Amino acid sequence: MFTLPDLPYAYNALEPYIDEQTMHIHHDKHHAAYVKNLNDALPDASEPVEEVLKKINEIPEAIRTKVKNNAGGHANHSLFWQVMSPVKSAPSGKLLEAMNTTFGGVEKFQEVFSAAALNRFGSGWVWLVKDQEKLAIIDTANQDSPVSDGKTPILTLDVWEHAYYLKYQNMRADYIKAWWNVVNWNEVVKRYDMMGA
Ligand code: MN3
Repeated sequence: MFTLPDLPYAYNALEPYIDEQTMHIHHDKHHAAYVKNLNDALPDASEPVEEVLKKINEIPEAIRTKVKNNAGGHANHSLFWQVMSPVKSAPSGKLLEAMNTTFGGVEKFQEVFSAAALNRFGSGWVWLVKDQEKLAIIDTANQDSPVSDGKTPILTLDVWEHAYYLKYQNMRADYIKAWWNVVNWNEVVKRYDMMGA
């Protein structure tokens, strides 16, 4: 049984960057639907959703697409809520060192990540992942999860239109730019350190 996690802050906490109505619809309708559909597909599951995603190719073919889309939708949104916060923070410690080495600094990292988010065609996600001990920026289509490819996500941005259309309409670039104001770097640092890097 998979359950919808509560937001770790109030629905209006990310205003003015992400509006309260979007957060309600996004969490209470979209994320809730992924959880419901995942439970419909795997009513007896007892493992964490990440374990399902790691073994997605072992899921019976008849339900694999439904499980992939909805397990991804559940896991991706669960991470997304965690890596945002109304409290300002900045990259630090070993993560900051790795970002400097890999991307040439935080600003350069943000440029590359933002470009990936802008250029992701259609619905999908942009990620900062740990892949083979290295940091990498990747993007995925639909609700596909990097976990299914053996990568560990530590930051993600939802660029489905449902994530921003009410406030930003077709202006995805404005949404991306605003989103940097609510990134919970303390959580990203924590996730990076948990990987033993
Ligand atoms: Mn979404």
